[in-house]
Amino acid sequence: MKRLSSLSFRRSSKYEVMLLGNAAVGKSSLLLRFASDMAPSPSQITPTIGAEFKVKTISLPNRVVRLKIWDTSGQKRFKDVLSTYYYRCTGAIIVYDIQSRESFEEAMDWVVELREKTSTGMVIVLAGNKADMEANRVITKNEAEEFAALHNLIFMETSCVSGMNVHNCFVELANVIQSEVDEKDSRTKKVKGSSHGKWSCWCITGSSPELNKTK
Ligand SMILES: Nc1nc2c(ncn2[C@@H]2O[C@H](COP(=O)(O)OP(=O)(O)OP(=O)(O)O)[C@@H](O)[C@H]2O)c(=O)[nH]1
Ligand SMILES: [Mg+2]
Repeated sequence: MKRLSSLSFRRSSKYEVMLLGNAAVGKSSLLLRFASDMAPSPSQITPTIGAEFKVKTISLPNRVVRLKIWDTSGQKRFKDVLSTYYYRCTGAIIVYDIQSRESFEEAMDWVVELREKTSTGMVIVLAGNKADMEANRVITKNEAEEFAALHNLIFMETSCVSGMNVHNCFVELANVIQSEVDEKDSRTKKVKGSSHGKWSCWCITGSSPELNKTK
C-alpha cells in the first residue's frame, strides 16, 4: 500500500523513440525482449513492414517514463518514409549486428543522418547486437566505442538471446533523455527567475522543435 501511494506521486513523462538499422540486425527482437522478456524465435519474428510501435513504462528513481517505441523496417524501400517518424522522436537506438560490417556502416550513416536532420540533438544509443555470436564477430568493441565517442552516442553491445544489456539499453536512453529535459527545464526556470519585479513579462528565448520541423 505504501509502495503504491509513493508511486502514484512520482512525476511522469512521455517520450517517443525509435529503433533503426539494417534489415535482420535484431530491432524487433530487442523490442520483443524488452517489452515481453521473450527471446527471439522464428515463429514470432518476421521482417517488419514500415513501422510499428509498442508502449512500455519504465520506472526511474524519481520519475515514471512512458516510452512509445517505434520499431522500423531495415529494408531500403522504407528509408524515406522513416524520416517522418524521427522528427517526432527524442531518442533513437541504432542497431547493428556485430557479425556484419555492412550493418555497422549503415548504422554510421543513420547517426550522420539523425545528427544532420534533427535540430533537437536527439539522444542516440548505438547497440551492437548479437553479441552472443562472438565466434563470428567482425566489428570489434573498440572500433564501435571510438565511433560512439566521436559522435556523442551511448554505446553498448546487446544480445536478445541471453538478454544482455537489452533492458539497460532502453533504461539508459530514457535516463539520458530525462536528464536532458530536466536540465533544460532548470535553465528555463532560471530565465523566468531573472524577470524584474512581479509585473514583468517572461521572455524565454530558444528554438521550438515543433517550428523547426517545418523548416
Ligand atoms: N544470435 C542472435 N540472433 C538474434 C539476435 N537478435 C535477433 N536475432 C535473430 O536475427 C534475426 C532477425 O531479427 P529481427 O528482430 O527480425 O531483425 P530486424 O532488425 O527487426 O529486421 P527487419 O524488421 O527486417 O528490419 C532473427 O532470426 C532473430 O532470431 C541476437 O541477439 N542473437
Ligand atoms: Mg523488425
